[in-house]
Amino acid sequence: MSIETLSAPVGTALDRFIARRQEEFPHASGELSQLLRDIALASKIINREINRAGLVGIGGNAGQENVQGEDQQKLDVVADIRFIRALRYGGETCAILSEEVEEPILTDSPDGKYIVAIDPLDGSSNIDVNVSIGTIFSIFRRVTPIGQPLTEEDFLQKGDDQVASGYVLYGSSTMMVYTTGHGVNGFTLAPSLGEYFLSHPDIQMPKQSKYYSINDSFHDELSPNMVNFIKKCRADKMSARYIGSLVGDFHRNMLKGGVYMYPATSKNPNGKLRLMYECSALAFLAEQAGGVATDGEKRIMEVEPKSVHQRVPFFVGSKDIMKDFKL
Ligand code: AHM
Ligand code: MG
Repeated sequence: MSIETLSAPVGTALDRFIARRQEEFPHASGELSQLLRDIALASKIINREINRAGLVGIGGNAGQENVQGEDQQKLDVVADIRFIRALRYGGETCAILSEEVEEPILTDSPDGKYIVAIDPLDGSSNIDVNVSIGTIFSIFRRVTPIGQPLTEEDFLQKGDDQVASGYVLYGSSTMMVYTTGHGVNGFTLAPSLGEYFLSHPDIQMPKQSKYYSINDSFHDELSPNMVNFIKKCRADKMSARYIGSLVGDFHRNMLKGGVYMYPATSKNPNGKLRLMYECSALAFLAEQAGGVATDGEKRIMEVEPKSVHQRVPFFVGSKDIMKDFKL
């Protein structure tokens, strides 16, 4: 059992859990704890917006494209604003890298210790059709000493440099799942109380994989190795499941065992998913839960980012099935 769960039984409120964790590290200053609380609070606000989206007509397209050239949905914009607001004035974060914004955002706390990379609302094509969506975040310590201006070195950090990562899944219930490198814990939001409670302590990916997840329309352009891998998944009687909402697909596979694949395609020659605020965060969680995440050549956690919005092929799953994966 991980350190994170030693002192916290199921049902522990997230705030208390974070506080207890901090007590176990006598030199911790409390800033990371506060940052995690800020993220949790922003996610509750977004959860509220998502729940009433259908009612007040804020689902749908905002009529502009984000920096990736994709349609920006209104809720993406709302989520982006909420997270930036929560992090900007918190004091712990000196810069934010957001999927929705081209350049790093410098906050009002130039002396903040942390840099947060975030996809405020992932799976946005699912918003209008009432399917699960999510928020993904990575937290890095700044590299440049406090007092000096931030540089590329601060922004372009690899997965192994993360101090924490996690996601919020807005699904049939809303969950926040995170790691600080001592196991993975999941918290479920009790909507009537407005509080997250520990529901999934010390998550471990099951050894036996139940599901394989890939956009089937890529089949004709897959490498022979990947075609064989998928044949093996089928022969092993694994079920195909693909929501097209990364957090939902990842969460299901992490709890039930499985593999998620987003390869390079003719449309997206470097893959579609973003290294810094999608893949690294989930790779950290997967590894902490006993799984494997690779770009086909190396661990995702080792890939050195060359730009904030860099894309990578992404293959993540349970250890046993990933042994057979070859690009
Ligand atoms: P987004 O960041 O624009 O929401 O796109 C990311 C999403 C992931 O959630 C999902 O796994 C993937 O795109 C699905 O892509 P595709 O429709 O090409 O299969
Ligand atoms: Mg995304």
